[in-house]
Formats: sequence, structure tokens, C-alpha cells
Amino acid sequence: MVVVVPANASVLDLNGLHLYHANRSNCSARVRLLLEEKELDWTSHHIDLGGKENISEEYFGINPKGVVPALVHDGTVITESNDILLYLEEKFPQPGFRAVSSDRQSEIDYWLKMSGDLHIPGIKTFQYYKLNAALLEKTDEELALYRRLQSDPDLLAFHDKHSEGRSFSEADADAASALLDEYFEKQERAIADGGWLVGASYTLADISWSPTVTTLLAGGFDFGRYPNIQEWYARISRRPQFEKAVFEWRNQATYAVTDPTIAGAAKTA
Ligand SMILES: N[C@@H](CCC(=O)N[C@@H](CS)C(=O)NCC(=O)O)C(=O)O
Repeated sequence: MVVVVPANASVLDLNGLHLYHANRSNCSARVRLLLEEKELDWTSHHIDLGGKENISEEYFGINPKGVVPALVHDGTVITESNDILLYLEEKFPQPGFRAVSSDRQSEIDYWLKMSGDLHIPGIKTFQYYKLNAALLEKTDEELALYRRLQSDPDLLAFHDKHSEGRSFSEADADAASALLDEYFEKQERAIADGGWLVGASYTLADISWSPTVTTLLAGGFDFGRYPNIQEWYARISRRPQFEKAVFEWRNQATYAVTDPTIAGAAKTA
């Protein structure tokens, strides 16, 4: 678990649950979804990625990678969205979303790890090619500041790919789609066995992945080959908690684009 010693000491005095997050970010949305499912009170600190609010000394002092989300709980800072899910599950165990037999716990961990592993090469690359590279283009000044603040080599390399007139290519997007398809084929089979990613229970695995499906649908990812995923996503996205945690926040985006809908799946706002 990534527990950060924040350079921005102002957060050390925060009491309760404070989430630094962005409206259209799938990593943020999975944390908001768990907070809603657990009916926890939390304070929102919205970071406008379109306005580059993450590219500041102040925010890098909370999350040293400059990405959202970051959770502050009574002055303790946790980053990495899937670690935040596990942290909340441990601190606030009721209602529980790891409530499966011990031999299936490792399956939840597997899906959470996949979500982290696929983020840059799969989800983020696909999404930047389709939408974000144009929406989130940095000015020369923002780029210089980003390069000064960012020390993570993977994020530096990723953001360099869409800087100074460069962008992601169709080949990058095809490679990302191929990786995602490899993953979704496994997800399609897993859902056939019980209706959820892990057997017959709604778990952290479903909470982690369903907002990512929302994001990929918005980018036009083709789920046509995955009827089980479509039915699973439609079921989850009808939950009032999902409406509040995912769709309501997405609707507030200042840089919203018209999101496509796909046959068989539920809302993709
Ligand atoms: N592995 C991180 C990824 C976080 C991440 O990349 N968040 C995106 C939004 S989903 C972000 O902040 N993007 C802005 C950027 O890359 O500068 C996590 O799961 O928390």
C-alpha cells in the first residue's frame, strides 16, 4: 500500500475522509463508488484535470505522481486507487466487499492488480488516443512545470508522447486495444461463472473495473464481443450508488464531449 509522507503538510491536519479526485477519472470514480457503497461521509477536493490543477507544487505535495485520486484519512495520505479501495475495506469493513471464501480472495487481488497493470499501456493509451490527448494538451509553460515536478519515469514517458506537437498513433491505440481485449476475454469468462468477476458476489473487483468500462465506452471501445460484460455493466450501472459516484460527477465535467452509447449496455454518460 502506498502511504505518502506529504511534502504539502497542510493535509496532515485534515480530519475524516478527504478525497482529491476528478470528475471523469475512472481511478477516482472507483473510489467514489466504494465510498457510496459503504455510505461513508467524505469531503470532496475536486482537481480539474482539464484546467491542469494537478500540475502544481501544491498537488504534487499530496500525490507525488501528480495523478488523482489521493485519499487523506485523518492526516494519512494514501495514493493508488486500488490501494485506496483496500485501505477503505480494512478501515471500514461493513458492508464488506471482500466477502468471499478465502480461496477466492486471491481472485479479487488479481483483478485489482490487472487494473493497475493495464492502466498506462491499455486504458490510458487508448483513451488519450481517442479523446484526452487533445483535451488535455499542455502549454509550453505547463509542460516545463510538469517535467520539473514529475519524477515517475513511466508517467514522464507517457506524457512526452503527446507533447510538443506529438501524439499517440493508431498503432499505439491498436496495441492498447489488443491488450485490453486479451484482458476482457478473461473477464467475459469469469462473469459467466456466477454473474460477477469473483463468483456470485459483488466485490471490490467489480467496483474497481465498472467505472473503467464507463470510461472506455466514452472513448468508443468496442464491447460488442462481450455480452456478459455488457449485461454485468448494465446491472452495476443501474445501482443508485453508481449513478451518484460515476454519472453525476461525469455530468459536471467542464470539458465533456458527447459520449457514445452502445447496444446492450446501460448508460455511458
Ligand atoms: N495507478 C494510478 C493511476 C492514476 C491516474 O493515472 N489517474 C489519472 C486519471 S484516471 C490522472 O490523474 N491523469 C492525469 C495525469 O496523468 O497527469 C491509480 O490507480 O490511482
